[in-house]
Formats: sequence, structure tokens, C-alpha cells
Amino acid sequence: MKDLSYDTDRPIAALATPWGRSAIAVVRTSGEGCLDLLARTFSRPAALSGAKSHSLTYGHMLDASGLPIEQVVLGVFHAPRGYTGEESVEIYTHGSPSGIQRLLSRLYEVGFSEAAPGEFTLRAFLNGKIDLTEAEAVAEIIDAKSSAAHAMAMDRLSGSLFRSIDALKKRIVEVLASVEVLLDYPEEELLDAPEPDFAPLSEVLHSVEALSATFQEGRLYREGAKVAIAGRTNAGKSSLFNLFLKEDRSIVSDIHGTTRDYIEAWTTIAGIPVCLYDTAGLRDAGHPVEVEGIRRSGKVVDAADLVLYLIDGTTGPSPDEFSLLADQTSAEGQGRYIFVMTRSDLGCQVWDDGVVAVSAVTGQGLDRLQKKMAKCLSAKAPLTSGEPVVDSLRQKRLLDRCSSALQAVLEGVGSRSWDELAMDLKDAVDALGEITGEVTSADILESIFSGFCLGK
Ligand SMILES: Nc1nc2c(ncn2[C@@H]2O[C@H](COP(=O)(O)OP(=O)(O)OP(=O)(O)O)[C@@H](O)[C@H]2O)c(=O)[nH]1
Ligand SMILES: [Mg+2]
Repeated sequence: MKDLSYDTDRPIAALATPWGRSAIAVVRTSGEGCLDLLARTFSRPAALSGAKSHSLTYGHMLDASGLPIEQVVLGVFHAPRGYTGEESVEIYTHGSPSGIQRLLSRLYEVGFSEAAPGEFTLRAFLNGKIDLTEAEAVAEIIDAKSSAAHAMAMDRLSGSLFRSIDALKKRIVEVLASVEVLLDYPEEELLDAPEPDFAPLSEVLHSVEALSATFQEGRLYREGAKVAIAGRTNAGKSSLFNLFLKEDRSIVSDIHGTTRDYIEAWTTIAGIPVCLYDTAGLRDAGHPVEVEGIRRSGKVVDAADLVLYLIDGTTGPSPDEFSLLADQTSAEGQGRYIFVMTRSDLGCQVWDDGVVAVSAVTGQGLDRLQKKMAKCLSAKAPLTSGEPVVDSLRQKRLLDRCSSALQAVLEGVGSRSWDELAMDLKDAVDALGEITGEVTSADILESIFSGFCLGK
């Protein structure tokens, strides 16, 4: 989105569904005059021009010589109703890539401009249909990797984050107003002026900090956690990997060194999106390709949020593995490793409560392992059920700016001038206003909306 000061009356069009063959595709159009433009290339112009808001009109889109391009149903939305708050029409057609291509070309021919990514949502924001936290939630809903992430974004779309922030902002504005009154007082009467009450700010500060702390949790649900399965060759890593995914994804064999490179796949553990990595088994490899595979796998393990370290339960840990276990289960290990004894169906010894016995053949122990993983992952990002969660770094930074400003005010009461205190209070209010989009610059809008997909 190069220029945000562009003319928002310019009618735009874009495919809102993914490219490719599908039963139905949706092309979205929006902007004043879009009904007229469409009527020029529609088989039933009068029906379309006379269509009520939120109604469907059936017909054909026509090419320049009046021949039908595609059979369509047009969903009409009059301003200020509909998603963007502008006059808009959704075109439902067959999901045939060549048909869609012809239809879009025709729309651009009759005067529609190609929409930039996120432009429909930007218009909804500019027309006051949604605030910025809701706009960001729309992008997150589309990207959501698990149902929990989806639920969080849906919650934000309903405006829960906006309401929390707005309530905090109003309390700061009240204090700011009482300080600003003093700025207008003539000097000689200042002593009679009412003293502002700063006490509510401590509570607001606490809430702002708590909201900022939810960022880690939001990040976990939005971006997911990296979980690596590591261990010596033949420990049963690929077997467990496949068991998690419920598919035969990674090659399993009794030959040592079967997996030579790492393999990744997405799954969900207790609602948390998890990127699971099967890695190359550890041993003194001779072949340079295997050595490289082990080196790359080592990097994956280092970067993982959680490592499932597998030990063949029928042979038990090697001396090296015993010391790894001792290191990683110590206080400094910080719970990044879970030790798993494999082949529990063949009978294996579990000598430590922290170790989980699993069988990839019977599935025994998988449930316990998943619970333990969920506990470890959510310990890194404690769950705050039902409360709004901040999951964009932009929002978190602004909350932190607000906290610093409030702290400066609370520490400065009594020693700093009313003017200085008012400035910090204003900064705190502005920071919150930037989160919801009341105070915002073109740069911020661009960085948010350019992350959207086309047609949204
Ligand atoms: N009985 C039994 N056999 C298992 C279990 N898990 C793995 N195996 C067998 O152990 C052998 C090695 O399993 P893999 O999953 O390929 O082991 P890996 O750790 O991925 O091995 P590399 O890729 O060589 O590092 C295979 O023959 C599996 O069928 C288990 O829980 N029980
Ligand atoms: Mg393997």
C-alpha cells in the first residue's frame, strides 16, 4: 500500500478466495459507484441497480462484446452497511481459474482498480466499522494455526481488547483533565485549586502491565511452539513423530541412521499450535551427508522451545545421556527437555518420575506425554482464560510506552511541574489511542494492512 492518502472512493476489486479450482470463488468489490460500474457489464443491469442492500441478484457477467463470461450471483451491500462501510458487491462465481481471470480483467477494464492487500479492511477501519485491534484480529483469524488461536482472535474481533484499553484510557484522561484544569488556573488562585487525585493511576498501571504480559501467551498461540524430537539413532523418533501426526510421514526402519535430515510438520497439543521436528539420530556418523544432517538437527534442537529426548527403553541411557538428563532436569535446565523412554510395549525401566514411558506401537503413554508437553509449553506462557490477550508486538510496545509514562507520572507527583505531568499523561493516552487506532499515522497503517492477504 504505497499511498494511504489515496482516494477511498476509487472502486476496487480483488479475488477474496484462494487462487485455484474450487466450487465457488468470491470476488469482492467496494467503493462508491461500484454498482453502476458492475451494471455496465452485467446481463441484468436494471435488476442490479434496483437491488436492495443484503440481497442476491442472479445473472451473467458480460465481456466487451456482450457475450457471457461467467454465471454469477451478486451480493449487494449499500453504504454504510456491509464489511467496508462503503457501497460494495460480492460476486459469487465458479471457482475456475481461467473464468476468474477473465472476470477480473473485465472488472479492471470497466474501471475498477486492483485492491492492495488489506485494502478492504483498511476501508472498514477508515469508515469507522472496526478499530485497529479488530483489524489486526482479522489478519490473525485468517492465519490462526489452532482453534485456540482462532478463538482468541475472534474474541478480539468482538472488540474485547478495544473495550479494555478504552476503559483504561478513560481513567487516565480523567486524571489528565484534572491536571489540565490547574494549568488554566491563574497563578494567584492556584492554592485554592482542587488537588488532582493520582491514586487511580497505580491501578491503571497495574492493568496495563498485566495486559502487556499476555503478549507471550498470544505469541505462543499465534506463532506456535517449536518442539524437536531428538535422541540416538533407532531410539524411535520417527515412530513417535508419525504417532503425533497420525500419519506415516517420516520413514521408520530398524536401520540406524534412517532419518538423515530434519522433517517438520504442524500439529496441535492442548490447543497450542506446535511445529514438530523429527531429527537425524545422534551417533558418530561416517558419511558426510549424515554428519551434516546431525549438525542441522543440532541447530533445530538448540532453537526449540521444547525438546523431547528419546531413549531406547530396552537398553536404557548411555553415560552421556545420563549426564544430559542430570543437567537438563536441574533447576537451570528450565524445563526445556522432556525425557521419553521408548518401546514401553517391550518393557522398559523408568527410574525417574520425570521420565515418560511411551510405545509408538500401542500408543501407550502418549496421553501422559502430551499433557506434560502442554504443561511445559504453557508454563512459558501462562494461560489467562477469557481475558483479552495482546499478540502483536506493536500493541505490546505501545502498552509498555504507556506504562513508562504512567510510572514517570507516579514518581514525579510532588516534584515535577503540572505541565510536565500533563505531558506524560498525554503520552500515556496517546500510546493507548495508537493501539486502537484513534491516534495513528500512515506508516502504522501501512505496516498493519500490508501484512494482509489480497481481497481482505
Ligand atoms: N516395539 C516397538 N518398536 C518400536 C517402537 N518405536 C520404534 N520402534 C521400532 O524401532 C525401529 C527404529 O524406529 P525409528 O522410529 O525409525 O527410529 P529413529 O529414532 O527415527 O531412528 P533414526 O532415524 O535412525 O535416528 C523401527 O524398527 C521401529 O519400528 C516402539 O514403541 N515399540
Ligand atoms: Mg528416524
